Amino acid sequence: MSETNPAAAAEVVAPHRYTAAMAADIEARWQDFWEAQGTYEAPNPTGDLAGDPELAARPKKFIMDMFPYPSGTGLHVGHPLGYIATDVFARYQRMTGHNVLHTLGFDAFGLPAEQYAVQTGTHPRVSTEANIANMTSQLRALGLGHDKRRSFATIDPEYYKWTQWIFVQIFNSWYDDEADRARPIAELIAQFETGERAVPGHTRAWPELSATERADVLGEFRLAYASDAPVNWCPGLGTVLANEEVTADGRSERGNFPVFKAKLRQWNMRITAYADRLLGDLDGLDWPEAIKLQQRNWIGRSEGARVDFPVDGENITVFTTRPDTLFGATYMVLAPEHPLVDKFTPAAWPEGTHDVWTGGHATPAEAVAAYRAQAGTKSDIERQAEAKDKTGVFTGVFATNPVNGERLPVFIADYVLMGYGTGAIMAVPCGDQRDFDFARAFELPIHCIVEPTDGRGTDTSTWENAFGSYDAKIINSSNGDISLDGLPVAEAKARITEWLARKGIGEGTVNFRLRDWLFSRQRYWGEPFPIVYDEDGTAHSLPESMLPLELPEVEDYSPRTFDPDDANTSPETPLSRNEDWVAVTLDLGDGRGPQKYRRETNTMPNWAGSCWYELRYLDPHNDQKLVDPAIEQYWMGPRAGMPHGGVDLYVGGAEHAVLHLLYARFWSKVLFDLGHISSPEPFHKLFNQGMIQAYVYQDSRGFPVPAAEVEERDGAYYYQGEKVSRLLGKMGKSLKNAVTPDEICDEYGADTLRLYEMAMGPLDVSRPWDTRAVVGQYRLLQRLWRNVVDETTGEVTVVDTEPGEDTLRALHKAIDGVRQDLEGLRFNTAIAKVTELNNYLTKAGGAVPRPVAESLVLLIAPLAPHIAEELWRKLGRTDTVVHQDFPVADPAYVVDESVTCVVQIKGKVKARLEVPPTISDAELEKVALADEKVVAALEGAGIRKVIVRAPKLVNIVPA
Ligand code: ANZ
Repeated sequence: MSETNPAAAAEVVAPHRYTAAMAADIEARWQDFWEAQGTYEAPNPTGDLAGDPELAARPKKFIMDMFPYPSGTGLHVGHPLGYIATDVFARYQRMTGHNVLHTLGFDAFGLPAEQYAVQTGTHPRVSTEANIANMTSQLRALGLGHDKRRSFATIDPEYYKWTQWIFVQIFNSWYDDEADRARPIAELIAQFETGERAVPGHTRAWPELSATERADVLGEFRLAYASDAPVNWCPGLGTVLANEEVTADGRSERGNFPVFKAKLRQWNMRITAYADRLLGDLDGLDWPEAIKLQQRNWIGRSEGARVDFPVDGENITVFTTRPDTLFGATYMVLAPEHPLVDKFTPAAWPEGTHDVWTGGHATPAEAVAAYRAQAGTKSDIERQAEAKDKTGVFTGVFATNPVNGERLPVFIADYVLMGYGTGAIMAVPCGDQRDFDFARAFELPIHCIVEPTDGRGTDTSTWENAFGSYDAKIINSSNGDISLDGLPVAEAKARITEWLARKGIGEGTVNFRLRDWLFSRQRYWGEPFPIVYDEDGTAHSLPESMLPLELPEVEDYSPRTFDPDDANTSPETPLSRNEDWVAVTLDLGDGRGPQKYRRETNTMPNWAGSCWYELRYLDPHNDQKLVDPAIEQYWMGPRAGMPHGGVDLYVGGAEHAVLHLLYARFWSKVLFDLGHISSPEPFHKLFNQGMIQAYVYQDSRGFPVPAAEVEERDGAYYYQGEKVSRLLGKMGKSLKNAVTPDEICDEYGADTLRLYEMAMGPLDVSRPWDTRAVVGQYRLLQRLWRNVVDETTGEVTVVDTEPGEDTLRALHKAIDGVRQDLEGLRFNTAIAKVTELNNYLTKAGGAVPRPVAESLVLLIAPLAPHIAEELWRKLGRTDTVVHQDFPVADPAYVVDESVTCVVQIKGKVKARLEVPPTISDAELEKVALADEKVVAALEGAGIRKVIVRAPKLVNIVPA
């Protein structure tokens, strides 16, 4: 160790100084003690709370972190930021009379372990469990107060038994729109049986339908259902890819293989049934507005109308948010995949076909086929890009505008998406920029139906872009029956929607951007579906007695690959290669007796395990239920200020704004509807912590060099003598700038690390790591130690005297401030206040009065629990500091002894100053003239006269 290491130097100086070695000893000892004592174990209510006065007196607090994926590289100092914050908060809540549930599990299914398995042959469970063990010991060293009895990993069969069980519940339920909630599918079947509900798509009664027909009908209702969804199929990799994994030219990001749109049978979750409730319930949640907004946008509610446009005895139904622009429609567009396209497409181009509409093809069929092939390679994101050069072809048919009988040519174009609205639009080039661009490219008319308010006039041939404004008035929009002319948009929308409905041409409707959730993955390392198929191909769920359905052992974890150019192949999942496991004879207990089945061989996506883990923390060892209802009600149930119930505080990264948080909300609502839980929302309060960033040092070629070996000289940075550049980035192994908590704990102790991470800045702000600054918090702990313990003798130095007035004032102000800060998750300012008090005591000199020392120890206990526990013992206390009452401020000592002084210039108030009531005229004049606002207001003018009436008034007369 070098001379500059304060810890090493200190050890020589005084035998009882707080050093890294002492911290290591203290920390290990108390961690063992806490574990042995079960200090952090939160009791569950047993039966009625009224019969448990001890628990009834302590309100509950459920504090949670987004649980980690146990990666092979372990933790760097950026990872525990949120865990330390929730720990400090949880400790504070324990000390203010709460029954606190705080634990941490592992989100342990996922791709990295599977890829590692493919490369090395190590079973993903083996590597994952090793990673969990490593992370657990790293986290333990930080002194996190977790209830260890409640921890689990999502890969534990006792856990995923219930993930599978929930899937079965979702599969066996449907959404009753009238009741606006999910109900068991058995109740729907009963309605079909009694004839209370007509069987959709059939004229025969329910008992007359075959088993397959019934299964198909129910599939249209189930909240988990299999469907043929178009997906990105990459034969060269043997797997289906997410949109994000496909490049702009339709190839795989990894390996550069062709990607085809293929229809594959996939499981979906009918999350769209919950769109309205997922939107509405956001209002009752205490979440950052930015996250709520992202969820609202993702759900994407649009109010508009559906309108039918007749074509050759068929109807094209469009979704529009602007039915008031119907008179401005000049053509129509279908998504290339729209099923009606096949029905139209005449043999030859009809009268009135423009040359530019045909794309140079001899027949509509040829044009459509060619265009579809081209559109198939683009992702939805590219198709939505606001590119000016719109493409498309004419289908060869004309539709009729129902408001004015105009003939509208029908095109297919990729800017209309099949997955949104009805997959068809009426194009209004005067009001919509995409339609405007398309109309210009294809020489289509542009009717002016709004009065431009920007002076461009109504001659659209002179326009350079569409005109869109909700404030403009509608023009040129009337037939003999209805007129929108002169109306503002909102009124015109209402009037035309009512007219369309009356005429039976359309109706007002709400459309959502939200899509159902694609739930299958062609992977090994995930939860197997609790689903088997009978010989007719009908899916059946496994009864609870057959859960968990454990993952079978397989020889090979990798997907099978095919000829990269052969689109007519389909994925072979790792589970499907295990015929013994796939083909089974089972008695599902449904009265059909033993039958032959084949198991589903996809696995669930790695979102599944995190959709409900908060519930399992409550009752982790229950093998009868996913959670006992009374226990769930106690920890999660709705109460005053929390209308939908949920976790009291959930801390994690803002990157989970949508998917995880939306999926978890959805599962909660289904379980709530089915009566399994009392809380329709999982997380009442959400907080997003910032990121810990780190400097990245790069050599002249742009490669990162090891940050720890970079030297600074005169503001420049050098690595092995070569100058390197510095920028701020992420922390991680690949950027060679990772700092591990283990290193910092060795050098200073966990309490210092905890304080440093919390002191770096407000919790929600990103901040750069600076190893050299950590020592500041180490010194604080050393000064704290010195205020209680003699460094030479190790004896406690506090005295049993009454503190003086000034000391009481400093103490109670600190208590008051720290309380407010901890309550508001402002840990950095809480530390500043503790530091201030500690410095005050150091400066005051002499022995610290016992009550002050005790309060100081309690104030820092949530932040630096090990040293606090040690000092607490040294002060002669025998009970753990963890369950002490947090100090309460005496208001008499908190009121600030200052008065507000008004500073005027020429009789006008320019500033207000907080000054001591005893300030002298001369002192007050000095303070006033130095004040920033006063200096600014004087603008350099000289001063003629200053009138001072201390402590309340200063009047300045400029020269
Ligand atoms: C006529 C119109 C006139 C429209 C106008 C807009 C402006 P939001 O608000 O996002 O819901 N649209 C409908 N379905 C579409 C699809 N599958 N692919 C691409 N575009 C589609 O957008 C709804 C509007 O987007 C609809 O209203 C429709 O264009 C278009 F001055 O109809 B509008």
